[in-house]
Amino acid sequence: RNKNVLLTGASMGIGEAIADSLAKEGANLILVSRSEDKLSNIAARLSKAHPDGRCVYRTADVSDYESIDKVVKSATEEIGTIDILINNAGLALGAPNAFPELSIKDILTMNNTNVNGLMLTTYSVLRHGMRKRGEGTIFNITSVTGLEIPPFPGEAVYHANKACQEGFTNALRSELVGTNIRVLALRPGCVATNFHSQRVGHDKQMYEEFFAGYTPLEAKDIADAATYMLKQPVHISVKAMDVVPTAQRSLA
Ligand code: NJP
Repeated sequence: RNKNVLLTGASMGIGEAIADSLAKEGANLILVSRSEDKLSNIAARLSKAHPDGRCVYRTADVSDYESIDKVVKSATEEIGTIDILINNAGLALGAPNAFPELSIKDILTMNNTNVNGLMLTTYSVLRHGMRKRGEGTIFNITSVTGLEIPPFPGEAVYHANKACQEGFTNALRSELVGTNIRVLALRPGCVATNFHSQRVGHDKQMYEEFFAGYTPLEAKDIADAATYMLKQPVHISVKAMDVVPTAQRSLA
């Protein structure tokens, strides 16, 4: 309640569901993504439904340090030091093309968003008050693909990005030992969001094969797990959680 939460990738999917859930808990939200229209609609809806917490939005591309640092600075001035950073912005591009058929543009966009975006946003939030205060939460939406899943065709870069996010999460947690800054990871399996249509483009067959034989999670399922982890008292770290569809073939 009344925690200041900066949430990236808040314009749809898992991010929007986390915004819904945390608004219900009375958080003050700063919603961030590149899509002004979507963010403005979500912020208006949440401000009306939950007037006890504040909800503002800022547009930024997380891979652009100047843009994200400006957002963190202005949000901190307006609302106060960030208590919780949720690094959720992310994307996969180019499937089912195998690695050498991917475009350089797609490779760089994935690396810049998934890896640099997460690190740069974290850097900015730590420097704008959280590190000095020695208390807060860095919450990373990583993926089960970062740990255990062999890459699907065209997913080598995305999977490597997620493995990198996992490595960074663990290393940062070690660096911050001795403070009350928690560094947590939530690893989703397959969740029914726009992510997949973007990932496989118009390859209907791959899309159908990927979803065959199991029911994917809803974004709300991930938001419920995130809310559970975040609601623990700050001296308790639920360090990581895997939330996957029970019957997802690729996770067997
Ligand atoms: O995806 P989607 P999800 N700067 O496409 C934003 C991980 N995950 O909710 O900028 C700032 O509905 C984009 O906003 P916009 C996945 O890797 C998912 O499923 O307005 N924001 C939108 O709000 C990712 O880390 C599954 O276009 C940027 C959001 O990111 C997270 O879950 C499985 C941005 C993406 O919304 C959320 O994905 C898994 C940028 N440069 C992990 N680029 C799954 N869905 O199955 C994108 O294991 N965004």
